Amino acid sequence: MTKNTTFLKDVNDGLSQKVKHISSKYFYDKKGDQLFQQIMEMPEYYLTNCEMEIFKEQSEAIISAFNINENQEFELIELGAGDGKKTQYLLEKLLEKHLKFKYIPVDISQNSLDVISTRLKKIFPNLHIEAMQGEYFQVLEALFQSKNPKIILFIGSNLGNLNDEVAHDFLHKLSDNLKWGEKLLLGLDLIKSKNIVLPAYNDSAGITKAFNINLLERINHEFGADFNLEKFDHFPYYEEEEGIAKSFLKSKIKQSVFIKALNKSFEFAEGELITTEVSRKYNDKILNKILENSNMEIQEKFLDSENYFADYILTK
Ligand code: AVJ
Repeated sequence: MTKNTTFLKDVNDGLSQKVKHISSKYFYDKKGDQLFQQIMEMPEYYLTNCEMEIFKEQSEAIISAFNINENQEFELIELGAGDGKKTQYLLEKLLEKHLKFKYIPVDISQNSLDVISTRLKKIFPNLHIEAMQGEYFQVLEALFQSKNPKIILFIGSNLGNLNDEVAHDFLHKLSDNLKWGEKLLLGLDLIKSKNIVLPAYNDSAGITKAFNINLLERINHEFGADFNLEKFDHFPYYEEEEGIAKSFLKSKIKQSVFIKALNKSFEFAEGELITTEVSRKYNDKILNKILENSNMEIQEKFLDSENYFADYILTK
């Protein structure tokens, strides 16, 4: 199945459920990529700044924790590479130390990979970079064929978009493919109060709203749907006890939407929600629970000065 037909099938399945949902992985078309870049610039979206600070201030210590054998070439594989601005600090230090490595950014968006490759080649002419487009595990399967030791980067709280069961399966599967001593650097947003988390998903400039609504615009473009973008609202939700930020699209009125590619209409009640994103916030306890019996454990944890965000080194 091509990418586009998977998307169409997921839209059909998700909108046919009693509780409607569409996966957040479909946010990232070209416009979605741009809107996410803008979200990261919003003052309310603390995640990026916090993790940026960790990489800026603690890259040296992170590299020590990697326990790299200087004589052995390794592969630094980044899942969901984004714009690479955080990783840049790490790459700079690794190159300074003349360590032998290949940097392999992996992303579903070819557009993101093109941007990051161009940027990094310009900044670091000596960097050995080899971008790979695709879904994480498809690409990883190919990458795990090579014998070189691996360090996996999965930062930016991207794991948070997976529900706990999927996150569990993801980390266990990843661990199964790592050799003893190999590391995963996992960047996670931490559980904290609603007055900090909720605004991060509801910025006052309305960028997050546009990002959420763009999903409907994308369905209109790609599948000839007639979603009236004015008739849906961005609806963010977070409770500290649960620790999961959620985004919904809320139908402002009772309405029917036709999707040409499916030759099918979908009914929305007034106030009905489509779940479009979950962003799980973590603490050591939740992470350890997910890691139980995975053969991977927390080796070290790097925090920003506010203790909002953590980059964990997990070791097999
Ligand atoms: C890219 C998954 C980390 O969940 O915080 C930002 C995406 N969604 N604002 C997140 C996002 C709404 C982001 N991640």
